[in-house]
Amino acid sequence: MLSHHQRYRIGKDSSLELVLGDITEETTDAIVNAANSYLVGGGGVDGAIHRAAGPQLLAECRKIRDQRGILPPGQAVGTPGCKLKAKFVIHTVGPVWNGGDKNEPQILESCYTHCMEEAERLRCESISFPSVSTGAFGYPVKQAAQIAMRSVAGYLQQLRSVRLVRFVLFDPHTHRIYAEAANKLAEAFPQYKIIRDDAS
Ligand code: AR6
Repeated sequence: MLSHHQRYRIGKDSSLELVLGDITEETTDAIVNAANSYLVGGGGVDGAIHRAAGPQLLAECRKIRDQRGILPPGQAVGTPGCKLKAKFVIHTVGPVWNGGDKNEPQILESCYTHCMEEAERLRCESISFPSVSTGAFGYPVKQAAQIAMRSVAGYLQQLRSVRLVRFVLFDPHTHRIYAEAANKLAEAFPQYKIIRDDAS
């Protein structure tokens, strides 16, 4: 049986982890919210994060919307974590799956890189992601997992502050698909210097 925690070393001093769990309980400096463009909360992980963070999070989101308008797909913006253990919530809007030829892969990749850029700007050392777009937005998990792993592994080594990226996957199926994508990436792209670092 697949262990519920995979750890990989990337390059000299970065780590990638995959765990099965609830992102609202994460202790990383930042957690990522799979939000909508209006930043008004919603179902899925968005609803769970707003419930756990308390009403102040919605007030923070409203401030941002009033200042800069709606958040387009592929962009990311940080707010305080309010009642969460994480110091920040980084909100990103994934692509809605529409067959795959409407720039969905590029938009999804841009979600991951912009979130990491925002975490870097906020001087975070660690950030947790959910599986962006694979719930209500309908992105096929296998394709989304490949993009997530490649974007993170490719970008992590260019950052100074962010050293740990953790994926917190909510169900065993999604977790297994992400673990397979990470193992494949490690084999196929030696230039990313991804080394499996756990005993399982
Ligand atoms: N921790 C980690 N992952 C979770 C959690 C949790 N507590 N809860 C759900 N997931 P979704 P999307 C997983 O639908 O597809 C919202 O209404 C879930 O099982 O949350 O990007 C927003 O407001 C799935 O694997 O996000 C938007 O309108 C993954 O998170 C829209 O849904 C993403 O599913 C965004 O849709």
